[in-house]
Amino acid sequence: ALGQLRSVGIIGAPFSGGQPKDGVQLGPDLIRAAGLVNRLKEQGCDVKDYGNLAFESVSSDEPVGLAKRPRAVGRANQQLADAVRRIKHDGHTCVMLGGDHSLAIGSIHGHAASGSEVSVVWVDAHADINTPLTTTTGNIHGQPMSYVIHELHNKIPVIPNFSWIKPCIAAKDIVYIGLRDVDPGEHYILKYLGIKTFSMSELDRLGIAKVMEQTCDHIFTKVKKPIHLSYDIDALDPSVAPATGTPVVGGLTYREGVYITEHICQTDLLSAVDIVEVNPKRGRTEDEVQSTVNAAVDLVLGCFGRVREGSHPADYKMPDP
Ligand code: EXY
Ligand code: MN
Ligand code: MN
Ligand code: MN
Repeated sequence: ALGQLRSVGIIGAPFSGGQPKDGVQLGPDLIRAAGLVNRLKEQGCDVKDYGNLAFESVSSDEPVGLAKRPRAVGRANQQLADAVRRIKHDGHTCVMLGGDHSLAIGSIHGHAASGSEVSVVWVDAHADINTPLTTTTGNIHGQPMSYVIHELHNKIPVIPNFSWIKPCIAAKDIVYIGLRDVDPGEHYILKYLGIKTFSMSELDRLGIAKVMEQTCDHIFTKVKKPIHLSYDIDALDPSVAPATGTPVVGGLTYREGVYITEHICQTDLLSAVDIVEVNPKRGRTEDEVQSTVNAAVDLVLGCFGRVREGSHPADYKMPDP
């Protein structure tokens, strides 16, 4: 894994408007403060940190239908989409540090706009596929997938600052892993579109190794498209990653969570990664915050060649006595 140099472009998106809880905008700087850039370099990556996006506040942002803060979400995602497109154009694998999961709209859109079609591996306790009409909370972080899937285009109403979004993902090019809190409308959509899902029940039955084999079998039929890995930290069990806005019991172990990144890394098709929903203000202790942030860092490291067996540089010199 240390042999091939991987080129990583990091973009921070300190945005929280897709949900109501303060703190998730602190994610990017916290993940950096845990040493992300240096640790990527130590494992042989070429890293460029593009810094954080600056989001202007939107003064009047009344709900449209049920969707809350639509103008801010639409605008922030447009900025993010431009940044991701630039990072992909510069030749990097893009790492987007959130922020809440509404940011997947811009991240996926910018990724898809940079070249060929992409496939999406969505690791999350939640499906985040509500439309603005099926949502019961109005929070757009529970909706991002609905805006980018071709097959849902005619179910999406007109929303201010969303008109730039063009659907760019096919339902057959999506795999979900870790689901355990899915709304009725979302469950209907997943079944209706025939989207491949590995809920925690399937993971219990198959084990993580078979889940990842079948994930790759599914997205690699016909052409091998670049992979967009959208990783919500709440996919992990709250005992591992408690500092997040919508924790759900019964999640991935640390080992299962890292295994997903190791397996995706080995495909050599990883093209963009989102790490979202780390919220230090939701940790009850400093240990809870650190455990969550460390897990986030380890997931990124796993995406870029870190293996648990250890590794050594190709030119390692054995010391002679
Ligand atoms: N399904 C619920 C909703 O639509 O509000 C909960 C969504 C939580 C989304 C978190 C980020 O993954
Ligand atoms: Mn570079
Ligand atoms: Mn999510
Ligand atoms: Mn989630």
